[in-house]
Amino acid sequence: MPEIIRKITIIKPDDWHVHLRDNEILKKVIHYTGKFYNRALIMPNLDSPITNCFKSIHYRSKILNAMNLKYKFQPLMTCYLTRFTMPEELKIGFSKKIFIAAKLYPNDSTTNSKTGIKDISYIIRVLECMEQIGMPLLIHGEEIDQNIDIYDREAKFIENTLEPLRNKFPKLKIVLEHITTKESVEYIKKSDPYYLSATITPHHLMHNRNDMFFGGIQPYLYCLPVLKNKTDQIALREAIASGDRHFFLGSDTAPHLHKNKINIVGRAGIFNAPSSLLCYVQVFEEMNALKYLQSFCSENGPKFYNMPINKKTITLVKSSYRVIKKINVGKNNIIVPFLAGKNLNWSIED
Ligand code: OTD
Ligand code: ZN
Ligand code: ZN
Repeated sequence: MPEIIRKITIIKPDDWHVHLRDNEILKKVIHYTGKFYNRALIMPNLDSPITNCFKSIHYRSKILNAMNLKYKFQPLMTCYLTRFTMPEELKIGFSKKIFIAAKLYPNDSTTNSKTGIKDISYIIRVLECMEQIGMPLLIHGEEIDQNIDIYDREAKFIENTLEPLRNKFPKLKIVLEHITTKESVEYIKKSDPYYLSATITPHHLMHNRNDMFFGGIQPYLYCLPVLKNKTDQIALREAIASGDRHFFLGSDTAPHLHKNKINIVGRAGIFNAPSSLLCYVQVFEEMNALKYLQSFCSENGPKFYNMPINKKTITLVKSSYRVIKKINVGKNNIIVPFLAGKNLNWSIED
């Protein structure tokens, strides 16, 4: 009989992929990240993207101002790459720790990616510079050609874009963000984890595309890259359960107002910050792999980013936790979290 674990203490985790947004939404969502995580890597795809040091410093101070003392965390900033990004801007930003990494959004691949990159050849000088200074490149890895089936876009991206990119820049540190397929898992596993690693979200671990259409269309399971099939979901679960250091925690928590999620054209993104860590624990338990929870949540990420591992710890207990149903934003708006109103098996000890 496997031993039943009812309590587990791990080094406090970091979330290496977080969308905090701005203004009212920022103020409402920020403390959910602070409750569970010690550091968070903040994505730069605001309505007006964070494309230079000046904007990043300003955005970071807004984040710090919105923070609740009880739920403090360290925001680490990223730079949104456009065809106009100057290598010098990244050099200065990276050396002064204004930027920890830069983000490659293929043009029109996800929320606010209109000024993303149409063709990698536009940013060759930027990539050369990043390789030279050791600045990580974070990638939303999907081909954007509308002729490619949406379920194949990640696999095609690896073949058509990532593999040639890695051949050209073998010492460039890369994170393939929010991987969703079996092919991605296999591809990542073959690499040197110092140069290529991947984040995995709770929603891609807990769901597959059938769930997105279960009983009707489920806008709250719509995200990009879209959920893939059951075989892919199993491959992601096995990847984290194997304890492999290529994989680490990046929740991709991405809040949208309810009215925008259920609009005629609904926005992509899942706001999972209120439960992300508890979801991961549940999946590790289901996979009988709690012994690797700490490496995935708290060690593999800092190792990749050459940062110290956190000193604090967090204790998780096996007791039911009900996810909040909604968050009010202003007078008439709400945000509905991932698994709203549902019960999870784990909670954090206060
Ligand atoms: N995916 N939504 C968003 C970002 C992510 O690709 C992503 O990282 C968002 O709304 O910012 C989403 O579905
Ligand atoms: Zn993305
Ligand atoms: Zn994201």
